[in-house]
Amino acid sequence: MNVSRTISGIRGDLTGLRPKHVGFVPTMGALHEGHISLVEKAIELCPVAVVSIFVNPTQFNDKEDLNKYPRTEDADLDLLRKVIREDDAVFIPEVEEIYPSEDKRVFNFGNLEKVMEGLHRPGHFNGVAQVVTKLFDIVEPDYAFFGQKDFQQLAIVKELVRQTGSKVKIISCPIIRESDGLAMSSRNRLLEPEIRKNAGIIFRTLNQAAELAKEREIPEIRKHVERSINSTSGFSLEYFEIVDDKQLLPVTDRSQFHKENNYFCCIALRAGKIRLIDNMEISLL
Ligand code: PAJ
Repeated sequence: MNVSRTISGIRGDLTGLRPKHVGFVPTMGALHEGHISLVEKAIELCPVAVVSIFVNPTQFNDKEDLNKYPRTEDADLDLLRKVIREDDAVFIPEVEEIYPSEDKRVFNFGNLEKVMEGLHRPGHFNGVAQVVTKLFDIVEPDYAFFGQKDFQQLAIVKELVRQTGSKVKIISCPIIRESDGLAMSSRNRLLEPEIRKNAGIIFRTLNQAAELAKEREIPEIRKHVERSINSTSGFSLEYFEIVDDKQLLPVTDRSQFHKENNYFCCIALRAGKIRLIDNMEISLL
């Protein structure tokens, strides 16, 4: 396993391996089975896999969130060692390596960034776009793997690739969950034990919402979700939306459902002091 901390290091590692296809999994570390599922997919599809571990400061709109973001490099490398092959590489740059000077680029994702996470975390997706374009320039992958856990990020990254004319193919990977349905997340390890015990409510509520969406009106579904989350001690709902997966337009009335689109229930909430997001597809049939 090659571990590089510099751009020239990772470029050097990869030069000797091309033209083999390179699959890239960008992460912020504190790795869990969700991340590993992406790495396994990259290994399955590509002769060379690169995993980056970089807590990107420009995508944190909340300084405290950035400061307390878990950093577990040794454990991350132990997990990766179990799955990755000799030619695969891990890239762990310092902030100065990626941002030798301030990145002033401003991206425009139109409606995609005006809803949900874009609305509630101003600047977040601009930061994601800054780091993803930089990492793509460094790694020059043929494929890049992203989780459906970050539903809106996936739509933004696909749009970014379209706008920049990048040749990278984006592969979306399903959400990996704990046994009580809680979507795996690096932030889960920050949950207080009492909160963690009740966190299965998120998956149960999403299941109920996706089921209700087959016949009930949107305000009724929203009310159910609000009641379910807010009545759980320590939990409070930030937003709940039903959106399509292309334009992310919030559905406000059932008549807006179209058979040819895919719709998702998306949720953001506070679980104690920790902010979590999750989503679930609705099968309208
Ligand atoms: P991070 O939160 O570390 O997630 C890295 C990748 O793992 C993302 O594509 C995310 O969607 C995926 N992932 C996280 N939890 C998952 C789960 N339970 N099941 C499946 N996939 C999961 O997302 C980021 O980092 C950053 O924004 C990044 C893209 C690296 C840019 O800084």
